Amino acid sequence: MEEAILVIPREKIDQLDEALALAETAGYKIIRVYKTRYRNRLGKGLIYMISDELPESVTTIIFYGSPSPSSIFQLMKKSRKRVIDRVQLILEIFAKHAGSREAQLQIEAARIKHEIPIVREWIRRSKMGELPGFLGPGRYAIDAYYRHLTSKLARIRRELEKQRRIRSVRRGSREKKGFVHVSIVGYASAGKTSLFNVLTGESKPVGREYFTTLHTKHKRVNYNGVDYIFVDTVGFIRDIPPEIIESFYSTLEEIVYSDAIVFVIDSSDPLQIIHEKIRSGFDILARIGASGRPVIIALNKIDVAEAEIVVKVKNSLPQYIPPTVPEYRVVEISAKKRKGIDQLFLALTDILPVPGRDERTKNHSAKARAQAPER
Ligand SMILES: Nc1nc2c(ncn2[C@@H]2O[C@H](COP(=O)(O)OP(=O)(O)OP(=O)(O)O)[C@@H](O)[C@H]2O)c(=O)[nH]1
Ligand SMILES: [Mg+2]
Repeated sequence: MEEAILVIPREKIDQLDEALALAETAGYKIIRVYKTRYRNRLGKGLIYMISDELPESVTTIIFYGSPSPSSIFQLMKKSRKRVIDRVQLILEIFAKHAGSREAQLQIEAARIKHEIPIVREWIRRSKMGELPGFLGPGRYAIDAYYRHLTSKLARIRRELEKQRRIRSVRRGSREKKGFVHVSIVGYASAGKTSLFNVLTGESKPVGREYFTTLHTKHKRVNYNGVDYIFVDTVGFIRDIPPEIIESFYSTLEEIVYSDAIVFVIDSSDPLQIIHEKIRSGFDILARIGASGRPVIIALNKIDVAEAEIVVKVKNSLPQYIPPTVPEYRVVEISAKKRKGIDQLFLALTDILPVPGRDERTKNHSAKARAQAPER
């Protein structure tokens, strides 16, 4: 593991656990943590302090926020180390695990888009004769690097366009097979994999840390004569800048194929956080092109949730469901204790359209309901 230090803005201190978990997943061992007063820059004093105390063995400084290009530059110049921010950290994790060619390309595109303003700052500084020596032979190299980045981005965009066409052909053939695709989505550690395991009889790893699941997984199960494909997905995380959100969630491209979505909520979270996650969760679904699907809101961890909060969440739900969602149901479940799974299946058969047909499945779902065995 590479050694790194973490700089975290004071206002994000409640996300320290998340920061450490993400750093570890990306392959960094954090040997020191500094707090900074500002969200997007570092005071001079802190830059000097970090640089003076920096062990040789450290390769990277992670600024867990959105530092301006100029503060990245200053920190790099003084410390002579690689400096990355939160988005780059997350992209590094996803780059390691991107499954498809398309996902790899989208992540690469996001990295370049994110890097371009920083390289522009280098160019600006180099024109002022202010360039850290370790950045290579100097200004011309940076100009060349910049041109390399922009032409690479153009190449990736063309390739992505090609991949997109292939994908739409592939999707067409899948739809014909008549399986009911159900994606299980939600924030990190909501209990998606726990639910997936209960629904499919699998035993995929679950855990308290973030990104326990780094690949989408499918499993076919037949329930009541219906062939389902359940898809376990990678957890959403907070504060992803809108301009890279699409690329970032390319790892979630499977969701686009779904006939229905199970949105898993950790109902042991504080009310405000639950609301925030529901809202931004739907936002993410819309951005990856998966709105317009019927949704089950699965209020998970009901065994440890406060009853009062659950009631409040249920009452306020209508205002959080976007108008693009044709149909939704709410179920209270505990994936861990296997509670509410029956109700979840019932809700599912209730909202699903018949595969291959547009109309709703009133008869079909009534039949499924009547046949549903007690679990
Ligand atoms: N008390 C309680 N804990 C649960 C329940 N469901 C899941 N958990 C716990 O929540 C943690 C996260 O569960 P996972 O199933 O790994 O969550 P995930 O959403 O797949 O997480 P990522 O893959 O990291 O995004 C684990 O420690 C689970 O044991 C539940 O119903 N009740
Ligand atoms: Mg998981």
